[in-house]
Amino acid sequence: MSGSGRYLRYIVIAVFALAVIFLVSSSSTPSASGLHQSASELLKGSGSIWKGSGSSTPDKSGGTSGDVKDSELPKHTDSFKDNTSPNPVSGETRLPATPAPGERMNATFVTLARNSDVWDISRSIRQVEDRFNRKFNYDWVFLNDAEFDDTFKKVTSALTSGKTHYGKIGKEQWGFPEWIDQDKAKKVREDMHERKIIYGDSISYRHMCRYESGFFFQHDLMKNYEWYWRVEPSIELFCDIDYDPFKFMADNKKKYSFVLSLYEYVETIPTLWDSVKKFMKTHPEHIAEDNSMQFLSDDGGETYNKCHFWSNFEIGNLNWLRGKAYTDFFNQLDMDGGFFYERWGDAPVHSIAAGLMLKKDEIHFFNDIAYYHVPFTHCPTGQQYRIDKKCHCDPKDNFDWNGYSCTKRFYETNGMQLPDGYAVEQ
Ligand SMILES: Nc1nc2c(ncn2[C@@H]2O[C@H](COP(=O)(O)OP(=O)(O)O)[C@@H](O)[C@H]2O)c(=O)[nH]1
Ligand SMILES: [Mg+2]
Repeated sequence: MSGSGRYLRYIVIAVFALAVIFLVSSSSTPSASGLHQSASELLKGSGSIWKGSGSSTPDKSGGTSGDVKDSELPKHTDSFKDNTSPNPVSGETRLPATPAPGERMNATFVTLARNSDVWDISRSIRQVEDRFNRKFNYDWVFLNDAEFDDTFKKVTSALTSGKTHYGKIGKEQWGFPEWIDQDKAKKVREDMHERKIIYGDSISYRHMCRYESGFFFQHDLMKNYEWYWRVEPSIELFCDIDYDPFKFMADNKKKYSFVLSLYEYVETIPTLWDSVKKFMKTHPEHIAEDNSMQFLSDDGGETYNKCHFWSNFEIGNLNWLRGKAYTDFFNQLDMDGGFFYERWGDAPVHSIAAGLMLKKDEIHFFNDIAYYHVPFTHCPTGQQYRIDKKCHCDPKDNFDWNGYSCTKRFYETNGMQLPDGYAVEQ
């Protein structure tokens, strides 16, 4: 027999022996401690099962980070330098990722929160992951005016399927600017307290509204992303989201989106529209020709009708917010001082900016994203849709066709047909 024939025989015998050993070992019953060990090994991320073997986005790095989900995403994390805390558990206890095929956008969830919000934001994250992100594995950026504590980081990073980043907000973006008259601002708060205006006496709420209006998209952790999806504590998602809304926005040239709209409390924004009119005069070049003035005003721009998109949910384009038009707009409002001399909310600020500086068709209403933030629900109109998407909201709670909602006005502004089912569900 030739040398190569002998080698072939050795290889066949070796393969046979290995197969026998494998069959014997896999049929034997593991001891309790053996079971325990393999479970803990899985949790440690050392087992390939946890890292998504068989998934369509295997970990190309070969590392043991457990971050299966970012392997096909743009590598934007490299440039994070400031305020980034490493993932405290290295992805070890995260939800198993079951990624949907297809490309990903350069996008992230973003949440502003306090450490005390940990359990309320956890409920939100769990729903966002269950209904959408466990299939898409987008990152999550958490921002806070204080340092996030270990509990916040551990709990939230365990619940998310994408990478998590935790950032602290600088003092200059969460404090009184030097041109604000502190005494005047204090008197306003006392007066609003007397008049029982919601959050009227709160300093931190004002910093929050100013931060969400003008700064969150400038944070170092946000700079490398193009798209954001804002999530607040204690929200709910009621239907499956089987497609990628970020990609939808990009593919359809949308810049801003909403699910609920309503009228703002006039007491919080008495002079906001004066500021806006001043801006329109000084910066006519920023006003879009085919804008949504009809959504914002009933008299061609003379007065504001208080309609706004509710900004606790937003999917939007960060480059638009970082661009010259929005920057000029925010700076003008900020100089006028209404975040402190009144109580301007980020919702009317974003909405007016989108309504005036974007083209009508750049704003999208996500009828199919079923959502709750106390006290309002958006439950999609159309029974068949709710069945198909496994929705668990009561259509009777839907706010869209209520007299205090501005959503019908959005349809009219855009010449859109009301959704199927409107006639019976309004
Ligand atoms: N870090 C931090 N986050 C805040 C503060 N106040 C509010 N937030 C966050 O800002 C968002 C809006 O606040 P929220 O209390 O939900 O206001 P509401 O929805 O208008 O009633 C939420 O994501 C909060 O977690 C604060 O003082 N510090
Ligand atoms: Mg809220």
